[in-house]
Amino acid sequence: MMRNDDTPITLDLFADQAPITPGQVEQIGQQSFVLRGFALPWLDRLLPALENVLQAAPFRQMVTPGGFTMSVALTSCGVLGWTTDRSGYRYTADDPQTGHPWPDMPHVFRELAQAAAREARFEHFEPDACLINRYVPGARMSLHQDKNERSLTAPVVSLSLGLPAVFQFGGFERSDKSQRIPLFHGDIAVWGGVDRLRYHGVLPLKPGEHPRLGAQRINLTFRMAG
Ligand code: MD6
Ligand code: FE
Repeated sequence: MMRNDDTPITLDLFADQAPITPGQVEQIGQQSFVLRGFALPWLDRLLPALENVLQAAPFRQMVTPGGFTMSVALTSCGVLGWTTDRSGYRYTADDPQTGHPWPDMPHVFRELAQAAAREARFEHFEPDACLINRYVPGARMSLHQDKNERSLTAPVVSLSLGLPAVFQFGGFERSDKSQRIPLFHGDIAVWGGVDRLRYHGVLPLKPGEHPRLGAQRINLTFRMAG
């Protein structure tokens, strides 16, 4: 499946739905939105900044408190970064791998995250943490709630880059039925307020080759963690 950046696209799974157009806003919950292609005009500035962050704090695979190695590789930038190990999930000011502070959040990251939050009607979004996830084909994120942040109503702003993925957006119990939402290169999902604690996850990434990012999906999530 291929697309160039401004033609409508469909995922096989969604072949019976209307094609998706950049600029489209989809409401997926009371206070949850997918902003189609919102980041595309920012990427010439954002991708080089991402490269710099990844040089200072490379992706690494982390272990959950239950002892499983995550299929998704992670890193962070900003005042706080998210980590997990045998002793639990938490935010830290230092990268445990280097003992140094996480790289600064590039200005372009923060500006984009704030613009997206505003578009989804969340004002005063001041992200202090950006968690960066890397999916290779087969990698997945099982259903979870994001609840390690101090404010649990401030939104999470989530940018998708590279290969498309199927996002699961559920309810407040793990067993609630979830919607399946395709996320493409340049899409931003924003949710907060009453929806902030909804379960969500990502189905195993399908193989493919993205023209700009290759055989991977990178997801950036911005939060007010501290
Ligand atoms: C992902 N995202 O899209 C995984 N969490 O790769 C998340 O777990 C997530 O996208 C909270 C808010 C937005 C997200
Ligand atoms: Fe999450």
